[in-house]
Amino acid sequence: AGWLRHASLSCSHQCQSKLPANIIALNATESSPVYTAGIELQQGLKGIYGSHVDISHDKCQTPSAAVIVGTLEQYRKTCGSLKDVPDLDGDGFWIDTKDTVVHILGSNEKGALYGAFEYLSMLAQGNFSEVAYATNPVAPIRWVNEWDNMDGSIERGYGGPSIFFKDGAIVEDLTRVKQYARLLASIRVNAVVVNNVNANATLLTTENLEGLGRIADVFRPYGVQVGVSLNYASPETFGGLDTFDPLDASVIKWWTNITDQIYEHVPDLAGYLVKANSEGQPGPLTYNRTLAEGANLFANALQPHGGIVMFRAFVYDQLNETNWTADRAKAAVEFFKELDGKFDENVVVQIKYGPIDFQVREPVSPLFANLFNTSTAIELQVTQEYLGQQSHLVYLPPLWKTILDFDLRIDHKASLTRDVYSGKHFNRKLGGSAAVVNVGTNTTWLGSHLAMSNLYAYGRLAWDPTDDPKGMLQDWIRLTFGFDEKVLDAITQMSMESWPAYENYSGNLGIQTLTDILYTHYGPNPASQDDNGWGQWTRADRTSIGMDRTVSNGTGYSGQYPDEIAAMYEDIDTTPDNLLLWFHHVNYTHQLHSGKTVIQHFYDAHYSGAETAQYLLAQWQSLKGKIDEERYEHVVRRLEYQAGHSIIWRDAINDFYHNLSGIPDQFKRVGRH
Ligand code: GCW
Repeated sequence: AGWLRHASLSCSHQCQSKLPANIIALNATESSPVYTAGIELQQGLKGIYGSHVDISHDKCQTPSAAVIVGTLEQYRKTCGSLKDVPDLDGDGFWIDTKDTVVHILGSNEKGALYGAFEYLSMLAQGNFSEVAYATNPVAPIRWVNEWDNMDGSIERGYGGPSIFFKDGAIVEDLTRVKQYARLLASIRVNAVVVNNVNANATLLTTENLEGLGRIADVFRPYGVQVGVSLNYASPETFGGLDTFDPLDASVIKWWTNITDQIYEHVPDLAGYLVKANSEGQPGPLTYNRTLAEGANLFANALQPHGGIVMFRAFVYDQLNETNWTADRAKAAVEFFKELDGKFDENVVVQIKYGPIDFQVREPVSPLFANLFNTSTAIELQVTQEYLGQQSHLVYLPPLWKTILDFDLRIDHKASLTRDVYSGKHFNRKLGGSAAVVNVGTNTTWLGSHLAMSNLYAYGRLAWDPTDDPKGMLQDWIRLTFGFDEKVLDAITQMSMESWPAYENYSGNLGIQTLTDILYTHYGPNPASQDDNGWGQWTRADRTSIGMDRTVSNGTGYSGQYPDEIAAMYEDIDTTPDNLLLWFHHVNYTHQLHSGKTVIQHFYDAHYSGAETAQYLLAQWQSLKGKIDEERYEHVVRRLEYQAGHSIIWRDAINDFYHNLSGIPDQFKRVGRH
């Protein structure tokens, strides 16, 4: 159920008087989102008020209180005109609870369903205020990606095996898929890519395409379209051709044909997601074709069907650390800048928020400021790959906001990242967000109850990136745990402290998450960052640490930003402390703006982060008796573990740099064990 518990309210008179006696859903077709909205309203009202409310479809007058849900067009047809409805666009909706008849009208059916969920969310939070407003999404692309493999495992998934696949096929029982569809629709996510970007071509067998059709049938009534990841070499490895050259006529024909077949099973497929020439994945570069030619191959095949290609910018090569100017952070701009304007209209370049890889803190990817004639989407990660893998509480929106709200100063003009990928800044139709979620069959979905706030808030931010992290969190808490003030305060405080705490003990000052980067991406391993080709280097030695990414003396990465931002990062004095080691190589004794030395900051931050982790546990324990046993205990176990693991993090990192630098901790804590 996640946040869709619709738990019963001990209902006062005020609350009962608001109970609609009828639900009117203006579409009687069972697979339509408006029909679904009727059912959701019925079930939600039942949960919240404990009473049964009838649904009808074809009339619009009722003698008593009612809720009407449908599109504006359906409403005008059945009920006549309506005054005062402001402009709606995209999947937007209008909600008016001021009358005895509640109106929920979408610009399309999806919008109507979103409005129904909005109404239920208000009621479930005990909010009976009278409101009338319209809301529209900032961008049309509000997707989630699942890195599910055909065998049922999930790459970087921490909530158990796949809800979609098992043993090379699509599972028979899609009950969980339906539950997931509800969750996604309630946060206004409109598409889901169901298989791993490290894609397996066996998804394309006839049997599996039928299975994909079944999955799409389950998502459709919720307004969620299905998309698939493709393996670039499929024409050769799966289709039996002797090439996968994107300009080869037989390859073009093969993809056109496969695309047509997919659309036979999924007539409303959202499109393709493609990871090419990255981390061993095949791609067009093998044939000396550009990444744009590679993407346009799919764009052409999808175009007649209305589908889009999400083409990932996560392309980089292994590098040699002895080269002072080698820098993986530069890769995306190096690969994509020159291709600006060469992508077809239905291609969207999907860009991870930072230039490396979902680190605890990164500057915004400079690629957003280098594509003027290309649609883009931002890629976020709800699954906490480098951020504790759901064994640590890390509420992510504050991290995401450092990226979304960043002003790139393109052409010396205000250019917030969120306005770039939404399409607003460069006036592009397509754009938006994608989040890697990786839900599994675990009843908690993600492996931890508290981690679900990240999925909830992701959807809200995809709709409106100006939404407030704390406000979204508190809505989620009320929906998930009820509205006891103590519960609300404790979980709010814990969550808001969690990312700073994790940053403190896992990788502060912009050094990245000092985790094992070779295999697990879990637990402390600062030594694993360097002396390999992955390019997530710290360049730590006995006296100094950090990546010099300046133009004057380093890799030149800072020069990939527009002038004002480049100048800020080029100069050590104007680089914020929290990204110091991302941009500069300094002595451990270098003094921060805060007045501390780098090494003392490391020591202190790790102590303070681990201390907060102890406190997270204590705060949760103060809620015993206020939360059902099952969830209480599950979360206790997670937080106990985190409290212990944060100390392991603290000591491992502090000892490592203490041994390396030989510089004592001013407070004599480090190096005693
Ligand atoms: O960071 C890496 C992950 C890989 C992932 C890759 C990507 C799906 O460790 O597991 O592959 O990013 O985003 O493509």
